[in-house]
Amino acid sequence: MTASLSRQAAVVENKALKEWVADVARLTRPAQIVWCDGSEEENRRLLAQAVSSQVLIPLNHKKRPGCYLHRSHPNDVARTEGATYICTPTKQEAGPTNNWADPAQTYAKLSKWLEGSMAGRTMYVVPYLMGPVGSPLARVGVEVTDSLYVVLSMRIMTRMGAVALEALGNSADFNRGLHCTLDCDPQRRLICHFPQDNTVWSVGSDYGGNALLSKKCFALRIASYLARRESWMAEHMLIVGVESPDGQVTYIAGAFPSACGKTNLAMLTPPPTFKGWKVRTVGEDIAWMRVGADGRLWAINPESGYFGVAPGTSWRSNPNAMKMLERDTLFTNVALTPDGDVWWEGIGQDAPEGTLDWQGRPWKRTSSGKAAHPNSRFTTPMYNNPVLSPKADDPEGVPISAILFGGRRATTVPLVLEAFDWEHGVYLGATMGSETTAAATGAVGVIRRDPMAMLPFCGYNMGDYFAHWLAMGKRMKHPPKVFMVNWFRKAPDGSFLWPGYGENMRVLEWIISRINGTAKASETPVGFVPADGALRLDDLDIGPENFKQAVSIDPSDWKEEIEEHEKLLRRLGKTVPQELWRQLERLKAAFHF
Ligand code: SAT
Ligand code: MN
Repeated sequence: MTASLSRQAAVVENKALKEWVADVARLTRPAQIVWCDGSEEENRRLLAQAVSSQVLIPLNHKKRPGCYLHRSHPNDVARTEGATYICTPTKQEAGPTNNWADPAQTYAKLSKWLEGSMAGRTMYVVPYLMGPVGSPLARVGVEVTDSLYVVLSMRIMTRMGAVALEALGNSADFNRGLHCTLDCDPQRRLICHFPQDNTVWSVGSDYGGNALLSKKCFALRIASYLARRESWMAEHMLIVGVESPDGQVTYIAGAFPSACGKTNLAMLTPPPTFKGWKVRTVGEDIAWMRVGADGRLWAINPESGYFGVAPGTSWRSNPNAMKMLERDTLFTNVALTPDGDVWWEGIGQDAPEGTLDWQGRPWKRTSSGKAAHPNSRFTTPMYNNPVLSPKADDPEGVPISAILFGGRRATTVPLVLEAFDWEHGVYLGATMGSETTAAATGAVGVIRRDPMAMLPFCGYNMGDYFAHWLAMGKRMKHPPKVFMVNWFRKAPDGSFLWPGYGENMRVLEWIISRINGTAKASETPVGFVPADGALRLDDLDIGPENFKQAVSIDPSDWKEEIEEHEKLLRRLGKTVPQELWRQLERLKAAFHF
């Protein structure tokens, strides 16, 4: 090996890790290997390098200390689901919702692309820990990358460096992530998962969900596979603690597709009429959950940073996020104001004269395109969050009392709906649909079925995944109650029926009262909805008519909806558990379809 090992490598004792890194270096032939230790000193050094190599643009450090702007390649702005593969020995294991490729052939193909790909460049070795130190759910990953942007992002998103090596000890049980930017050519972009090997190879993209291998690749696709094997759950879910005025804290997990408001819900500010209520964030994107000795479901957030959507974030929609973004944040593909600050659509004020768009071009209000890319992002440490839960670093995690499933639906799905039981809840999650967003490349606003918001993230056969959910329900003495929510329902004139954001607190309160057995509900064929007057609407500028519409169940809409459910279950094929077919039949019968 021609590469020089840095000082830290000499103290890395783990044989399996050293051998694997040497193998990768033999293939990619970097000029230099840097083992990241996660220290402050290292961060300062890497930030300075990123600025001098124009990977990062420093922002106005008086206004936003420690903040930087990154502009991605214009063709590399979102997850590329078409280039994402699950490489299991058989296609059946990956199932009909995933792209599949043969593992041996894929390793061979990518090895050709990777041969000498880091020549003249630095290869960074990034050990990271997913989950609080000492958690029974915590896992180690190591990402090898040639991208400084990825290293600096991983430092925010994970517990990175020495802490991870310590947790790993001499074990060979770590996720092996190999990332190489290549030339950022969409024709040579592939994100490949090898669940049986606990391995990810990602090439040709520096975008978060494609390149921060801790996130969707390990913590969801690979982890979902491991979780089934080991009887736990890896889900695309936020985790919040909601504290009532009497001090009782109820923990809720919520699965929503990308760019459907998970970060906002996780950091919600209750409206003034909810005096004494507090919402605290445990996580805002991913939950790892296990059954505790008490028969409840316990959840941790495996990450330590947030990779959130910037557009629409404002002092009105999410004041806690605005405070969180004041320091130590990497912004990607937002607009740059002449005084070195950031701007995006929906930030709450007009862009000043002289603003540059996300590609660095002069931008005017009259310009045809957006100033910030619709999927522009912030990467910020969770410790910046002013409403971070004191339990966010607790190795035990938090006990979950409710699971929410939510999509973006202009019609059909009511503001809130409570499942009859766990099995019915699994059906609601399995069949949920949502309009597509800018978080993935492709058309925006098209309804697609996105089971448990895991369509792009489930690392194995979707029918087997449903069976795993049903099996987990049986393992719990006290399973969480399951709810469906929809903040996005519209009136015939196209306006939203529900104000959303902080006002969603009203829905959370009803959910908590249902858990405590104190709120009234009406039964419908699809589940329980709030009884008249059961959901607080005081101080809210919404007419009773609008609210009625927001919670209404229209049989003709549901006829179509159920047809879509049936199409989905058919498409998923023979692994779909009989229980879900039974739920479908029950639903049809309840409507007399
Ligand atoms: O880019 S990510 O995949 O991390 C964000 C998302 O789409 O949920
Ligand atoms: Mn997500």
